[in-house]
Amino acid sequence: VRFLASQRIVSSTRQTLRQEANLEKATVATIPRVRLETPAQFEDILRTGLPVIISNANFGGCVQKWTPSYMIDRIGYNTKVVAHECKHDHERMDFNSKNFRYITEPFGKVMERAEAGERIYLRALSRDKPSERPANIQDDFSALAEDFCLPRELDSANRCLFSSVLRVSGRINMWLHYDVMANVYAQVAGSKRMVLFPPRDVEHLQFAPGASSSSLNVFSELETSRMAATHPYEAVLAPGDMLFLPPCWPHAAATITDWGIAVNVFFRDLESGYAIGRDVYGNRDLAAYEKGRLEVARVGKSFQHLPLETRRFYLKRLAEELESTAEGV
Ligand code: AKG
Repeated sequence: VRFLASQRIVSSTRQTLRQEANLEKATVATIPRVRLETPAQFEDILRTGLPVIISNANFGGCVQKWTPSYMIDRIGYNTKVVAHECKHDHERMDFNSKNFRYITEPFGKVMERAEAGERIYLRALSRDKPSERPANIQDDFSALAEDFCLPRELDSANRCLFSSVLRVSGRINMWLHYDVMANVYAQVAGSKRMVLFPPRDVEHLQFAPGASSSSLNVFSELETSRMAATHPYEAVLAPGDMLFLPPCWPHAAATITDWGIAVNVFFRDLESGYAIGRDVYGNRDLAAYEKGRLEVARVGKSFQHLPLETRRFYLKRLAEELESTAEGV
């Protein structure tokens, strides 16, 4: 009887602990705002590798000038662009299930639809060779380019410029993904909420092997205990804000206002070898990762003839050994 009673106590304690655990949610840190006065300060930001909002960034006259009618006037109503259009009124695009389609429409129409808060998103591509070249606002939208420039404090990064991307969004959220290149996101009009995770959280964010996009809806999941193990950071961007996004920080974006305009600028890494071959979006994984995945498949195959438990045992041991090499052990 005493044994049964103690078992009941153990199981009710476990239940209480579970209930308490269910109340836990991840604590969301606010990304700090900094004022940038010198190039050396930006070098420090790069070295520190943490996200910050540069709140006094001077990125040209775009913040004052870029109204929808001005942009349509400069780019031309009928200039064709390719945009994402979400199916079935979903509020979030999901790259993996492809709940959106790509549409080719006049820029003026995309802008009007975005302004009306439709589920539409333009991520500009190179006008010249969209599947080969990264976007560059100077070449692709030269009539707007004079209104956008990187603050002079970012000169050293500017020398490693990879792409500059015009973005127009309606009332639509961007899926969780990571970029392999460091970038700055300049909010020109409207407001956005961005949630970022440090690279060490990747194991909790449901990225399929080899994929840089995840289907996890972080905005709803963060309200639950299911993401309690993560370390999210949040930024609420207003016009004139410039967010620094370090490389390999998974992030998702949600619109606060019905529509918004941004330009984001990607920088090539200064030293390390990046992707093998073509990389239009600046988020192709490192060559070493792509090669490593082939090695993983080869090693996995060499254990195939063994019983399941033995396979698990040794592959787990190898996985631990591999992970320990990250710390230089
Ligand atoms: C990015 O620049 O990588 C983004 O995630 C953009 C998100 C957005 O514009 O909503």
